[in-house]
Amino acid sequence: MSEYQLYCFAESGPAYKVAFMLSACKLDWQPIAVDFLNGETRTSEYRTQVNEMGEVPVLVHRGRKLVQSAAILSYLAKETGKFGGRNPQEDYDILSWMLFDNHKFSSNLGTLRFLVVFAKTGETPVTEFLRARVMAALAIVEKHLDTRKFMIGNEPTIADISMCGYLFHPESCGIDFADFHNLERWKADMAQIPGWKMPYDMIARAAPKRS
Ligand SMILES: N[C@@H](CCC(=O)N[C@@H](CS)C(=O)NCC(=O)O)C(=O)O
Repeated sequence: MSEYQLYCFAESGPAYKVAFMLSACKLDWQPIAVDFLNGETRTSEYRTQVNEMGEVPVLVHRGRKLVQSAAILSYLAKETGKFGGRNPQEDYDILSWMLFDNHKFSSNLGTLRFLVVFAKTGETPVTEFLRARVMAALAIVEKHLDTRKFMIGNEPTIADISMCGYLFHPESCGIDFADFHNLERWKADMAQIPGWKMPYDMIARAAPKRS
């Protein structure tokens, strides 16, 4: 058995963040597939035995079940000494951007993507609202990257890895990234990190169920 086990599924942005970090840190890890699309995270078994919050990802390490991608990324940065802040100010900035990411960036993009791509709702007032929120968050990050190579300076940190959650998944939920030149440049830089792979190369997609 690998040193780290990751409860995950391929379509999940938060799971991709953790898989990216594990891979970039060259850690010995294996995926444990969760059947999210068929409701596994809502079962009482999952909530009692894996994660009471009913979410993916969960990272198992030394018998502990670690939850919340930002907390997991911080844990791995401490364990490995990689992709963390170099001083208390950088630690603070990393935490700020990971909270922004979880509240406004990955979360709104992930919910919009779920509705459009998987629930196939079409355009509704909810998707319009989320789309506007995503565009506003993208504009904030675009401006921040005007004067920096990465979110915290010249080196990638877990703040950058966190923000990659849904930016490399190939499905389109109708967001046009063409005007976000800094983001596109930053994404290309993130893809240069050894260990980076596209999401479905990082975590295999489950075979579709036969009905
Ligand atoms: N803030 C959490 C978000 C995790 C999350 O939303 N995971 C989704 C899958 S991508 C999930 O498990 N959702 C279950 C649910 O909302 O019922 C993190 O970053 O780990």
